[in-house]
Amino acid sequence: MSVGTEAANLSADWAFPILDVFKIEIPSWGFANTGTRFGKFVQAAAASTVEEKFRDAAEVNRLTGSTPTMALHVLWDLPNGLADVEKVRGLEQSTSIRAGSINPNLFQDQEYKFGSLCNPSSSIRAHAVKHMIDSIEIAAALNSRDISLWLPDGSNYPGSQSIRRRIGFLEEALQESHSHLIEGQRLLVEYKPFEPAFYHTDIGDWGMALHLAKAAGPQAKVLVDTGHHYSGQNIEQIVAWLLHTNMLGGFHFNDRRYADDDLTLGSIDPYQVFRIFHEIHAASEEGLPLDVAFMIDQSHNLKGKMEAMVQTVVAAQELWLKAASVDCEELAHLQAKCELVAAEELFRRAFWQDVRPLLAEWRAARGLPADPLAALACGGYVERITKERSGKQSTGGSYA
Ligand code: LRH
Ligand code: MN
Repeated sequence: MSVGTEAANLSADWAFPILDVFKIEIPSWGFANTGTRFGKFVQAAAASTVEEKFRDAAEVNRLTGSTPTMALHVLWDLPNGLADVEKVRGLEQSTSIRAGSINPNLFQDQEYKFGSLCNPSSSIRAHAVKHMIDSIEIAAALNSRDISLWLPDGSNYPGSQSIRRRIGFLEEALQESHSHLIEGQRLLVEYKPFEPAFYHTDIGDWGMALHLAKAAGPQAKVLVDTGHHYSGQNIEQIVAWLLHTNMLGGFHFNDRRYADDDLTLGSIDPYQVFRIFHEIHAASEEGLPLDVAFMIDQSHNLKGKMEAMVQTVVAAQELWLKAASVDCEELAHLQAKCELVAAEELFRRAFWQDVRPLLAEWRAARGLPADPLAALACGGYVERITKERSGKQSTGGSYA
């Protein structure tokens, strides 16, 4: 939305409609005890059941107004598959939080040691494809649109696997999975350059994911996890390419200093998120067809889970509004005339302005606490769940 001279024009009439439609999905696993390969620091308030995760998500949405859906990981949240759908439906009713993207788990089973959809063994690939189809059916039963696929598949030593043969296995498996999608569903293909594999990863970058999504079928798109890039990579350029090719399906937002650190959004490089959000706003201003799911994918190993999640949503709201205030028309004009400094200054000014007072005004107008994090701190929710859940936490395992 063109606003001319930014700050002065950041009116409620301009900001409120933008904030009213801004939605970001939270990950169920963000509320659970998670760790690293060096261990897990257990938090008494952490959620360990899908009920508790839905309740925590409802509290985040009550405080922020921007998180009506929660992403689910199949084996973590629906361990009995389709048999757990009714329970999840009941939780949707009782918490007004809807099940969001459905994430298959193709990284826990022992038999996936040498891969899941890319495994040289056809029977193991068939088992993995079965889990994909189960995940698609669960999504259909929950009216969830997106099946969000991440694969750890890869190898650790040169010569130990055929990179090219595994591409064939993957194309086949994704085409088979795509053929089970119902109308309106999407298969989001997430790429990651390394970890847990440290020599090659089968879906290692955006180009591979784009090819595989196109080869799978028209309902497949690419998912950009901001933590899944080499440190020198220009993520907003990748986003521009995926927008240009109409292959951008969604994001997993988090932040990082080094690798896939899964830190809270905007905690290390808020300007990175601002630059990504700008690409989305600019594309929408130019009328590009946009259907981009915003999701958070973080593991809160040290911060309180609720605090970290509320902090993340607030940071996302702030950066989305800042980016929306860039006068794209004026910027395009300056870019066309190569007025580099004027263009950069217009861009930077939008990033540096303080939108928090306007956000507080919007929250007050929508019956939300002006400062969600402060409201969480004094609302007693964390104390309540700490009491209810203490003693239930296990130290075993590193994830969820
Ligand atoms: C892999 C990943 C993927 C999820 C997992 C929780 O690193 O980003 O999106 O399945 O984190
Ligand atoms: Mn992710």
